[in-house]
Formats: sequence, structure tokens, C-alpha cells
Amino acid sequence: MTSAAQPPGLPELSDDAVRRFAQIREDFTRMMLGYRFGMEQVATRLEILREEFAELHLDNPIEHISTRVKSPESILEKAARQGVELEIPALREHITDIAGVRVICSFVADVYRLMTALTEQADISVRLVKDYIANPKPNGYRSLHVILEIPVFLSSGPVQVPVEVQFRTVAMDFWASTEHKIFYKYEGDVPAHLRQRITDAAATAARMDEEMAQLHRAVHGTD
Ligand code: 0O2
Repeated sequence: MTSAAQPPGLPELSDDAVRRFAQIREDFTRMMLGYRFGMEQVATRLEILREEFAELHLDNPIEHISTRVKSPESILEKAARQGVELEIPALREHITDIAGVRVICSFVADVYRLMTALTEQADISVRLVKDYIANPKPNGYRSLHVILEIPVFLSSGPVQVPVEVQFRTVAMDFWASTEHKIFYKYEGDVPAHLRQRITDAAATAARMDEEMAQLHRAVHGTD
């Protein structure tokens, strides 16, 4: 028997195939919802810290928070590029930046202080830390990446959702967004003389972070 609502011009699908596709779609939707809720929970925890700092310490370490969930197209593209099986458990295991939160701080010290305040929360566990501030990438990229897991309670039960949080300063963010635009303009093949200038600009941004921290210490006597 075949499905009644068969679009014209397509090969006929068995009821079993239609059921399997419907199940895949439902599982994928559930997975993506979990990522969105996990991301929103992390963003809320950071907003709470921001408000608490602002109220009690009169010194807000967070300039800006942004969030994004990777599109299904880029999840599949990344899975194909990395040879990850197109199955939900494999995607969950290997594609760890489906849910992303970016936190822009004023100073480098705030980046670490905030990361500690977030990851010390009892129900959050840290899967991986990539400290590109202590160890910048060869092109000069600096940022602190943390892949953490946060529980999300769906009607089907709790799921541990991985969320990639990128903590960086305003200067690091300015550099990264400019570099990203140049990278895409040249489709990844950036001419050597520009690559060198990009790396030099990263060093300038790092000096700027250091200078601002010194100024802040001079004025407030602390980071
Ligand atoms: P989007 O849209 O920002 O998410 P992988 O994540 O496995 O592909 P890698 O290098 O193991 O690659 O992960 P890593 O180092 O944690 O970096 C992932 C993300 O960090 C990138 O996400 C960027 O957001 C950012 N990033 C890393 N390196 C650079 C860099 O040199 N320049 C800039 N501008 N950003 C960088 P996506 O998936 O590329 O894109």
C-alpha cells in the first residue's frame, strides 16, 4: 500500500518509508528544540549574572550577549565535512557547536571571572575548554571557548544539551568579526600580505586589551 498524499512527479513511497521520514523529522525537531532551550538557559544564566553584578558590584563585566542555533544545512554540511554519521546520536556527540552563545566582556579578567561563575553552577558540566587567549591561533584569533552541558527538561524527560560558549573582549570580537568578513570575501584564500596585516592587527588588539586593563587598574585599583 502507498501513501494517499503522494506529490506528483515523485517516486511512490511506501507507508513504512513515510512513517520513517516522519519519525526522523520529529526526532530532528526535538533535537533542535533541545539545543534552542539549552542555549536560552545559558543566556538566561548569564543575564542573571550580569544583573547581579550590575546591582551589587556597580561594575558590569558583560558588554553584550548573542545567541545562535546552527541551521540544519550547516549542521549537515559540517557533519559531511568531518565524516560524522548523519544520525542523531552521532550529531549530538560530534557536532558540539549547534547551540552557540557569545559573551562580550570589557576586560580579559572579566572573561575568566565570568567563565568560572557560569561553569561552577551545580548542574552545568564542562566538556571541553579551548583557551585561545592563552594560546592564540596562528592567525591571531583570541577567544575563550567552553563546551558545556546543561540539562533541559522536555516532556520526554531530561536531556543534557551541549552549548558552545565563546567568551571574548570587545577588542577580540572586533578583530574576529573583521577577520571573518575578509575570510568570506576571499572565500578562505586570503592573500599573504593581508594575512600578515590581520595577524598584526590581532597583536594590536591584544595590546589594547592590556592597555585598557592597566587604565582600569589605575582608576579603580583592581581588574
Ligand atoms: P560560526 O558561525 O561562528 O559558528 P570546528 O568548530 O570543529 O569547525 P575548531 O577549530 O575545532 O573547528 O573549533 P573552534 O576552534 O572551537 O572554533 C569554532 C568557532 O570559533 C568558529 O565557528 C568561529 O565562531 C570561531 N573561530 C575559530 N577560529 C576563528 C578564526 O580564525 N577567526 C574567526 N573570525 N573566528 C574563529 P564556525 O563554525 O567557524 O562559525
